Amino acid sequence: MDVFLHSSATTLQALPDEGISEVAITGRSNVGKSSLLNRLTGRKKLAYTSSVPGKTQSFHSYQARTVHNGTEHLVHLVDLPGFGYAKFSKRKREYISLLTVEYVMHRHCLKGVFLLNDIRRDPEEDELAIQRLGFESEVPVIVVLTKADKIKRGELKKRQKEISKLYNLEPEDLIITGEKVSTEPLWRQVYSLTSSPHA
Ligand SMILES: Nc1nc2c(ncn2[C@@H]2O[C@H](COP(=O)(O)OP(=O)(O)OP(=O)(O)O)[C@@H](O)[C@H]2O)c(=O)[nH]1
Ligand SMILES: [Mg+2]
Repeated sequence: MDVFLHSSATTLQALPDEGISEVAITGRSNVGKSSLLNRLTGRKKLAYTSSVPGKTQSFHSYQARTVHNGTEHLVHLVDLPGFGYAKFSKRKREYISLLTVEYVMHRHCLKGVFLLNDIRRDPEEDELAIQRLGFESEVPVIVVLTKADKIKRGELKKRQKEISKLYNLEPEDLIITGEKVSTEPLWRQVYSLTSSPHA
């Protein structure tokens, strides 16, 4: 896979032209968005990660070129700033939320959103609001459970079921990820989202 940081934007106007389909990665601060991006692209240090929340503060678009079913496939994977970080000022938090909402509502080349949810935590109002926003904006929102390596293997299915109920989804709608977990199901989603007739 060929991948590089295409652009960074702190306003919606600064986002790249809408020519290439996008899949965005959103979720609470520290949930593992940048780490997932690295795992998806097989590059350890492409997106900056940090044990301190609030690391990613702009929209980073990574252009990935892959070969899928024998044809070249281009997609922008967009790492979004995390929401809900208490140490950010109220103003900053509101700005990040507003940007995310506007982006999901108005970005035509946005084909889907991965909404990351720590497998150890139940979704809160922020997560459910993004799910609703996607529904209202007709942008598919796929819930991705992160840090699966942090709980016992035997608990995975139980958490998947519990969390799916809170999103009003079926357990198998939720994708599980974590260290040493294959990203194949995520890539399958990326291809299905960006190869649809509407893409
Ligand atoms: N055990 C485990 N730790 C993870 C996983 N994904 C991320 N982490 C850790 O969680 C912390 C936050 O990861 P990031 O990828 O920076 O999180 P982020 O969602 O991009 O955070 P912001 O940019 O602050 O919104 C880092 O210490 C990561 O190493 C995972 O799957 N398993
Ligand atoms: Mg980040």
